[in-house]
Amino acid sequence: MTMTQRLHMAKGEEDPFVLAGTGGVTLGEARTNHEGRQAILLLRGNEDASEFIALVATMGITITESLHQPGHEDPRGFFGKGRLQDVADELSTRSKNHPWSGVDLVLLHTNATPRQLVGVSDAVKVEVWDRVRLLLALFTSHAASIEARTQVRIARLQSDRTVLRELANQSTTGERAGYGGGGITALQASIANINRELTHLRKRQQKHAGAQSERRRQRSRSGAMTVGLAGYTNAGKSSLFLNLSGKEVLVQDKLFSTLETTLGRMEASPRVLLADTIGFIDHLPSATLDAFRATLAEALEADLLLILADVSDDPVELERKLFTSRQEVFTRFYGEEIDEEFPWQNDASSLKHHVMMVLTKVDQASQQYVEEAIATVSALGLPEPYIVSSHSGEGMQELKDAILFHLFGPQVTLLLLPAHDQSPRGIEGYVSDVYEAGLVTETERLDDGLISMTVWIHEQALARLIAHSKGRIEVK
Ligand SMILES: Nc1nc2c(ncn2[C@@H]2O[C@H](COP(=O)(O)OP(=O)(O)OP(=O)(O)O)[C@@H](O)[C@H]2O)c(=O)[nH]1
Ligand SMILES: [Mg+2]
Repeated sequence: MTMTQRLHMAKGEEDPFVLAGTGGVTLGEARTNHEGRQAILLLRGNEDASEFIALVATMGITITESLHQPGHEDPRGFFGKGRLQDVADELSTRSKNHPWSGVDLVLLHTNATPRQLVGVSDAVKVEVWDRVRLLLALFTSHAASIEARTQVRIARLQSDRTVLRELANQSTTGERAGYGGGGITALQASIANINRELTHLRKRQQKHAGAQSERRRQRSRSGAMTVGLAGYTNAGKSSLFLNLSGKEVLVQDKLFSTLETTLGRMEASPRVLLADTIGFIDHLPSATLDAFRATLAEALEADLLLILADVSDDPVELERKLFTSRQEVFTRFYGEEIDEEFPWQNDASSLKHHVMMVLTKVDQASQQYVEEAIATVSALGLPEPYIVSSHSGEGMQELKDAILFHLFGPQVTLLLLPAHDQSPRGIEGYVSDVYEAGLVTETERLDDGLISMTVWIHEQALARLIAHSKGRIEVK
């Protein structure tokens, strides 16, 4: 049973743990499937709501009506008092035939303050979500692994706690009448419960992150290189991952289909690992995104990071999403906001070294969009992009080569010498050593029993290979 159900059932009862007065603000473990629900959307000013509407659609929720009020948000009720009351009256008096008859959700197109959430839900008496709650609900319904569920739960509890604190505050100051001392005690008890659960979940998460980072260290000691995929949600990360690794991951035309990190090996390059992970989105409060830090670390702390953007997006959208991606990557690498001037433009040892830019879905983009995107990438100080399609395969070979070049430097051609008296081991043994140490792209048998092999290989692995070859392998 969800907390909301408990709330609704327990209304009017004398249960000290009932969060009386939370109205329709969902708290705690909410339902995971919102498919088929109907909502009304409240909008202020001239803000573009298309991304918000796409998020709602991703969840299978229908927006029955969008209500727009010009001007700035009201700090108490988001809408002005009179207009909010009109909405509330309409909701409470609606008949069976009313277009809103199926509505059980009010959406606010904003990252609302706890005060606004409480204010609106007190008035409308149905569930209220702002942008953050919408995202949390979406994350909850897409969270498949324990790791993802833990992350999402932490983010939800943090968010719930702000609402409870607001209610406690309103009760203490007398702004909220009717629940007396019992109300405030119950609220405080609930806050204490949340704190306890948060402590427990954070410990679990830290343990997981510790194990994860230990695995990363082990992988890198064993000579494996990791390539991380980052980018705005729906940029095509999982599709590129699938194309490069052949490993099945969830690919959906949905926002945030991926919430946790999947590792896979790059096809034909067992030493190159790929990390697919959660996407970025604008205006996600940093406390919420922090819950996903461990997941992101897997991709961001890679030897090479690919930043993806969908080149078939409208150029203005593309720029916004790239800006956000750049900001997120930078903040997470350096722990600070970026200026227009990138350190990586001056400092070869810093970020630019590890970042490649990839424009995806070129199969469905016009030439004009591609050109505009290239200009935007350059204006944002990002490295020159590779332009690919995971579907048609266009540009993929160039991208693969570029990834390997980034990781290993230029390809090396090796000459393997046939067996002789001092060194009788068969040449095939050395061929397999080369396969072990690097990624072979070409093998040619020469006339005099020599074998020439072209290979991507890490400097250290090459040095080891030569040192152990008893003079039978040479760099051409
Ligand atoms: N036409 C075309 N569509 C693509 C391409 N790559 C991805 N898509 C589509 O774009 C949508 C999103 O792709 P995903 O790979 O799931 O994107 P993602 O970045 O992993 O998204 P999230 O995990 O939700 O953040 C899916 O419908 C894909 O089929 C491409 O190269 N061409
Ligand atoms: Mg994905």
